Amino acid sequence: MKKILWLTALAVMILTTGFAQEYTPAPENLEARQQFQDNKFGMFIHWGLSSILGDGEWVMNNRKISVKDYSRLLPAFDPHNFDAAKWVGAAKSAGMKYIVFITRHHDGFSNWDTKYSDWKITNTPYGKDVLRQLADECKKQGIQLGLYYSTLDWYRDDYPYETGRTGKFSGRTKKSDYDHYLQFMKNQLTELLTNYGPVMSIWLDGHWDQTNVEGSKDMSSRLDWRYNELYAHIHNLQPSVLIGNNHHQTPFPGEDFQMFERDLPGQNKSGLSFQTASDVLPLETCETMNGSWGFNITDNNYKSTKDLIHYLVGAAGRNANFLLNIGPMPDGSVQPEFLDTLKEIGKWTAKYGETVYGSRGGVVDPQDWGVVVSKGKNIYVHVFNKPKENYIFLPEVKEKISKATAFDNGKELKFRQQAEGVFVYIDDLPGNDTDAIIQLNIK
Ligand code: FHN
Repeated sequence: MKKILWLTALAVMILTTGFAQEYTPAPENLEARQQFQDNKFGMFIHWGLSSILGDGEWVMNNRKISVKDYSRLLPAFDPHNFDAAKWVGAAKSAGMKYIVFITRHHDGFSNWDTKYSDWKITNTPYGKDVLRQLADECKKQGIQLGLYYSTLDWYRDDYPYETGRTGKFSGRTKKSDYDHYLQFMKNQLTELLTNYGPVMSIWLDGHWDQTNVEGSKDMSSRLDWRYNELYAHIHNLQPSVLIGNNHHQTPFPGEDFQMFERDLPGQNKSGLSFQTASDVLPLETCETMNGSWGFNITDNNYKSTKDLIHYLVGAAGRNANFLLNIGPMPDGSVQPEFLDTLKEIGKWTAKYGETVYGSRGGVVDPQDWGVVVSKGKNIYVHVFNKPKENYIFLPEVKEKISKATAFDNGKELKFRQQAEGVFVYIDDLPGNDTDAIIQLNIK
């Protein structure tokens, strides 16, 4: 009898809280992780009605705009030039295998026809559900779809803004109510995960709003987000969906990949990446094409094609995917500077992509001259900067190498393998301004 009571209590607890201590990823989730790692390259799309102001997606917070004043943007948002085929096509021709679209950023605006808020794209003069169009187009073009979802909200007053670091000028006075807000997030996530087909990833962002600044000794959260419940809710709806949370910390239980922002795993140029890279979960790093996520009309600080290719390959060498961001304009089109660079990257991926897609990093630590990845019976050595010496040295290669060739012209290169590693002689390696690739065959 006691046992039955105990089991009933446990079942009630699991049903009511969605709380299951241990997270065991479903087989389809583990499979999706492999596919995700094979994909290597994706497009991040930061966009919403904040783009009207041309000052990035943080404009509401940075310019201290209250909810009341910010709401004036709703009747002004009319992205009449939005064309899902063009966005998805730009990603595809760059060699990207997925997109991650902002469904709702910190300003709380929903880019789909949600039942749970009036602060949404279908209440603008444009009136159409952009997520629906993107999801359909992704399916058509064979691109996977990931959804960014902000857990932080500068607009709603049920979000616990009182303890948040940001959103202080919104003019909210009503007491927050996390139970209510959590239910709202669950409702919206139910829509996202039932009405738009298979979703590759749910990309959460905002946890850091409730902690001290990154790098502080105490990084505990002032809010109990009840992630167990939220994550279980997501996984129940689509077990294969990969949950990532941009909390800038070591992954929490229930997460399926770890992300980095503006840093390759192991770096911390951004001041956000104090966390160490997981050696269990897939990794992803995101970066902007200029310096901004959302459309910024004066940001002409564009990264070069070469730098972005190095970022992609550098990420692969560290076993991570690269999520490259665009911030489309308020009319729904993508600025030519981004499109031109994406086209150039596409030329590179068409020729050299096979040395990156499906590969795994971490074979050899990143070196001054470049990085190394492995793929089946091949190792690809990516030389960004030719060293002064006439060889490159790959420390600690365990596999027996049978042949070394220059990827550009198939010419055989001399090599010597010994206990400490492999020396590949590069006298005959043709120069390549971006990345001279050497293919090593494993016996
Ligand atoms: O605040 C956001 C920011 O706007 C952007 O979405 C980036 C993308 O990684 N994440 C947050 C900051 O960590």
